[in-house]
Amino acid sequence: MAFSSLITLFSILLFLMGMASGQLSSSNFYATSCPTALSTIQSEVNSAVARERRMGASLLRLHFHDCFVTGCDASLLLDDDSTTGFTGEKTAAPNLNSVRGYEVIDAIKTKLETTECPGVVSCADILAVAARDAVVALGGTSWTVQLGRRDSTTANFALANSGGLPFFDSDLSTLIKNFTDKGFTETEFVALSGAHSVGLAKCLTFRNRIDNDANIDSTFHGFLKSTCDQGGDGFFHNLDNTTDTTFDNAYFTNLLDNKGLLHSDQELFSGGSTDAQVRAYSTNSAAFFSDFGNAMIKMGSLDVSTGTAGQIRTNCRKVNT
Ligand code: HEM
Ligand SMILES: *[C@@H]1O[C@H](CO)[C@@H](O)[C@H](O)[C@H]1NC(C)=O
Ligand SMILES: CC(=O)N[C@H]1CO[C@H](CO)[C@@H](O)[C@@H]1O
Repeated sequence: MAFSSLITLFSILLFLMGMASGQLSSSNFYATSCPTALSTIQSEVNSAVARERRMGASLLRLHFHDCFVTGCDASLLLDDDSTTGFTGEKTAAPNLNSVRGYEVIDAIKTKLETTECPGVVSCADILAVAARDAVVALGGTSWTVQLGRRDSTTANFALANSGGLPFFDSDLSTLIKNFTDKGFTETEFVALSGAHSVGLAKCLTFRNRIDNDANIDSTFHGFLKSTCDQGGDGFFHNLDNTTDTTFDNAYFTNLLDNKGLLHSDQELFSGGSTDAQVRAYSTNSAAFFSDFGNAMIKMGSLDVSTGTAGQIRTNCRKVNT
């Protein structure tokens, strides 16, 4: 047999194995079934970010909160349904009054369903592509999004509510464990944390840091304390105190200055095993960008369903009936 036929046979075998184990397909997945899918998602994300830069951060977080609870299956997008008694993940503690951007995903889905290719592009793939396009729109790095995710037919409130998503007051060892439990390396955990280069957090989430942490810059501390004492738990501050609407490595520089916003942020530079990597990223944005992109590809493949598993939802908020 010719060497090239062997290669072909081997590729087919790998492909079949991949299908069985829920392996994603290439970024060309919709090339014939919905050639405009990627450009439609990108232009909708660009307009949303042009209207409000924070939306870029919100879209990135949507994908993270989807993937960490039962995998990247758009389970996060399902609404509660009082008639059937169905409870989704949106009202779980880490998501309620916090996760946002659902309407942007709806707008993308509606456009694809009504004018381009009904029933073809999954909500889970839209989330993955939108997260990448959001980072690019905010001046960050790009990566190739693998496609072929299928949407879930259920959600897991209990998991989203406790244990599925990392907690802002956790210490370094817990955070590392939370990420290594999901198959990430410590290096990938630090890279992914750089997502806090953009977006906002409520005082509620860094109140304990204000009240109890010693490793906080004193001016920054005074500023946060007066801001939150006046504004209350629901008041916001930028996760990145330097360049909050640009995706860059300033998040890591802030940590060197004890200006991490969340307790969990500053834990990355608090005398532990991740200090060296934080220092390295603070002076080497290319290394951060490259590691971040690769870690996002890995995050985007967490527990995916492919092939004929699950479904392609028509409306991202509801299971098809
Ligand atoms: C390391 C563990 C993490 C913890 C404890 C954590 C916790 C938080 C908290 C408490 C907020 C603010 C929520 C609010 O006040 O409403 C937040 C915001 C955010 N998180 Fe994380 N997060 C973590 C990792 C990540 C990862 C891995 C990503 C993405 C890859 C991410 C992306 C974001 C973004 C972009 C925002 C801002 C969202 C917005 O402004 O709408 N986070 N995170
Ligand atoms: C993080 O680790 C702690 C301690 O092991 C655990 O209680 C919590 O459920 C974990 N959370 C996640 C998101 O894995
Ligand atoms: C962009 C931003 O959030 N800047 C704040 C950083 O923190 C100082 C206090 O240390 C504030 O004065 C800035 O407004």
